[in-house]
Amino acid sequence: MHAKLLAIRDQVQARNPGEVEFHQAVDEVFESLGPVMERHPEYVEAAVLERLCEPERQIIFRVPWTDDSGHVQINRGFRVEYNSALGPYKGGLRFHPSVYLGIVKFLGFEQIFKNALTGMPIGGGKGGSDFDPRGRSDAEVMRFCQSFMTELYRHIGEYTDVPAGDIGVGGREIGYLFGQYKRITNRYESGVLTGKGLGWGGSLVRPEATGYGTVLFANEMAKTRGGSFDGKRVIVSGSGNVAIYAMQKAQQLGAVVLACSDSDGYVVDEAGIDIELVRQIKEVERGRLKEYAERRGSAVYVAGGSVWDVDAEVALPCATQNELGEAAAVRLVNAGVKVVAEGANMPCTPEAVTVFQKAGVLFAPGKAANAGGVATSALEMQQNASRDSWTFEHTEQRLTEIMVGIHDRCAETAELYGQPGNYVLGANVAGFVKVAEAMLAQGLV
Ligand code: NDP
Ligand code: 2IT
Repeated sequence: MHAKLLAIRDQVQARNPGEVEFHQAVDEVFESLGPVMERHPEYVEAAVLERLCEPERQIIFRVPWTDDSGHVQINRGFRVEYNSALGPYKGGLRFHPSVYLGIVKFLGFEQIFKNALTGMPIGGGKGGSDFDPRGRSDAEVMRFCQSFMTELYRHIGEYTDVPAGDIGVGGREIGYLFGQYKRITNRYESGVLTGKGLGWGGSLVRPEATGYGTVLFANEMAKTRGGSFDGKRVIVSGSGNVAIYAMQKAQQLGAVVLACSDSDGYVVDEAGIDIELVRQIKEVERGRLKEYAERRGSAVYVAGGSVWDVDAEVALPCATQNELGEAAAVRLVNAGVKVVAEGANMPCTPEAVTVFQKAGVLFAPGKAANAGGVATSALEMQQNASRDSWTFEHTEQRLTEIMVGIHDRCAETAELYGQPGNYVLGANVAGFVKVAEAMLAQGLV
């Protein structure tokens, strides 16, 4: 790492002790920025990186609520408003027991560059809670969301900060959050949250956007070597929002999707994953993937195993951070994997990424490959601002153009910096330069 960057990195680690995922995300970006610091001494002069690493605002709050048996429960809520150089803070909310400040900061930091890459006017932010929705009734989830919003509402707004979904936060949660925001503020402010229901300000294609976008990005990478998804064996981790629609788009492009997973295990279905069945079990019934194999004869369930043990040409990690390590990467390379695109945020460890890059695998980092979700959130904001709603075809066309644009920007930047095909470098540098230029223009704030 460049000496100047190393010094800033050390300072970040010292000031944010124990936040290992945040340190990892900062390291990953800094590894790419050496040549940028050489070319742009004005960024060093203006302390752009030191400022970028320090969130503009970090909010931590108590979320008290009552469970169905009348017991008081206390969770912790977070919103990190990271960087507003390009637009209002924008990024999802994650409800998962593993959430703490370091996770929210890693996600918010990534979001700055991802949002910049989309070319849309959105800054970076992230939030969430250590609340575990698993096994909770609708009424409990509603009471939790209402309590969460009773504090959050004062910090957000369509020109200030626009949350959306992430792990554990989907259409149901956004509905309860929006309802409480509207009640407290007495404003029907559609643009304050994205991922809303279709009948009340949501956008077509937003549910599909992250998964679709990931596959569209991977397809663009494959095309640079004359490849495609047609007839390819694909494996996907997770079986949530991103995974489901990544599988659907891969199938639309002619691929055979063999396997997907949840945090308990994975299923292999040689007949190709029946996506409607996964959606029914996971999204509608809120059940476990184990039930998929119980209902489908062609499928086998492997409890506790790793989905990366299945052979495939394309691997799409769509579950969570650090879910694909060095050993799994080596195994995938030996099994002939050609394309890896991160649908999740930071799912591959740095060691795994190195294995893929050394083996010449086409590798797309999440901040580029999964940007279709937030980009379509920005399209939802556009529709809300103009009180309009677009067709599925038009919105998907916009998403496709955005993903092709991100791909090309990353590829061109990698080439400009003498590392053709290095999408990690391309994404980090292109995203960073866009934010850095805006920060320089806006002075020391
Ligand atoms: P969901 O909550 O819909 O699904 C998450 C999936 O990942 C579930 O199958 C879940 O399994 C699995 N999972 C979650 N945590 C773990 C864990 N610790 N270990 C193993 N498996 C786990 O979330 P999304 O699909 O929305 O998000 C998935 C990833 O994509 C996240 O990294 C998120 O940040 C990222 N992302 C999401 C976007 C969006 O628009 N939703 C946009 C861009 C990125 P189980 O059911 O067992 O918990
Ligand atoms: O990680 C992400 O980009 C998201 N969870 C989506 C954020 C958004 O504002 O749509």
